[in-house]
Amino acid sequence: MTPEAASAPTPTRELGVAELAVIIPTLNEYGNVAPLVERLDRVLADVAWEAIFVDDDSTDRTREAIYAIARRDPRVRSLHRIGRRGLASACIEGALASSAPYIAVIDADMQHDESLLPEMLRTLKSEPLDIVIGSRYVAGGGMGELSARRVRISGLATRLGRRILRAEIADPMSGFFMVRRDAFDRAVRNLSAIGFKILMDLFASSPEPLRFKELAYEFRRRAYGDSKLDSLVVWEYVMLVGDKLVGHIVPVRFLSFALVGGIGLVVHLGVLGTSLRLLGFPFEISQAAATLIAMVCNFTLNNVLTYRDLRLRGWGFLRGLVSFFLVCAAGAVANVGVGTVLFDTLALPWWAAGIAGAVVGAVWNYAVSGVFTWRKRAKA
Ligand SMILES: Nc1nc2c(ncn2[C@@H]2O[C@H](COP(=O)(O)OP(=O)(O)O)[C@@H](O)[C@H]2O)c(=O)[nH]1
Ligand SMILES: [Mg+2]
Repeated sequence: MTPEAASAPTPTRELGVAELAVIIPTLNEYGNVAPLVERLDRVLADVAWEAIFVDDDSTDRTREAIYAIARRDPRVRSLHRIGRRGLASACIEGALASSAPYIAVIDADMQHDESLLPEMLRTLKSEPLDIVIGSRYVAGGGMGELSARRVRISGLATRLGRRILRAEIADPMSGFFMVRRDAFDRAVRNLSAIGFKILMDLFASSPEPLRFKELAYEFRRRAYGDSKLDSLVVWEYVMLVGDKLVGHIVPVRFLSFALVGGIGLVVHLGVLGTSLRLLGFPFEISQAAATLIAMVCNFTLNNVLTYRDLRLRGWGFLRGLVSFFLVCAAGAVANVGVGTVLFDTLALPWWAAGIAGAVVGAVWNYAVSGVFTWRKRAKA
């Protein structure tokens, strides 16, 4: 036993030391905060627990609801993130804000069955396991009243997830689980922290296979408010899978940026052809219009897909658009400059010089727009 472990006090409620941290990501969950804490208090009566709400700058009164409880109950804490989005990163940062040896992740909306938490903890403490998963797909579990479309998408993602993880997890898409801190700590530096699927990320990021067990529960109806999921969750899942597969070679954001660039090229040629052939405008005007439209298109797509977590809105969108224009203009100069040097001076074939220039331009655009256009803001 290490000296630290020997001198560490056993978690006791008298000292207010938590054995179990319950991490609750929130985004506009005002009405769910108090009822959830009440339920935790009831089902975890025999456990030294703490709850950490990780709120991504909700615009309803979610934080007021959290503070109202936290000011009289030291077991409840709030972690307020500004200018950030993402369920997975919220859960990770919540876990990092605690030192409890057991970490549970549960949604705020009561869709996960909190009465399973004591059994999860007992199981994790008494069996040689790293993680216990609340599962909708083992006997006794269920999808509740989730719409047929959501059930279909979830089923597809689940099958893909199992294949990627090469682990026979019935419900790798579950957002309800409890993990030992040591297992979490071993994986934390490799986590992608993209999108919604934190459990899958943990499995894929752990240096050794996680020893797991699934406990059944029935997915319930959301208590208050609306789902934050939209169709882009599928895209985020693709980004997570991409990051796990090739993220160690090239950043998945860059791949998304390059993909958007490819779409921009198609748009450019479409506008150029239409303007030139169908509308009969001269080349310079057609090319200028195509460049402008393709840039707006690229900016908008990158804003929604590549930088979804830092998405610009309102005036921020317009400011971002202008800065993206300037960045891309400089990128075009670099592109032409490098291409010309390679073609003229080094006598590379035209297509090789062209590709090299385009790659330099794309890397420039990606790197510089990441700093100036979609920079992490201190203000939302
Ligand atoms: N902090 C944070 N929480 C989020 C974010 N998106 C969703 N959540 C929370 O994550 C939980 C699950 O989200 P929900 O919309 O219910 O997903 P669904 O159950 O799959 O429809 C809820 O507690 C949400 O408030 C986010 O970007 N940041
Ligand atoms: Mg939900």
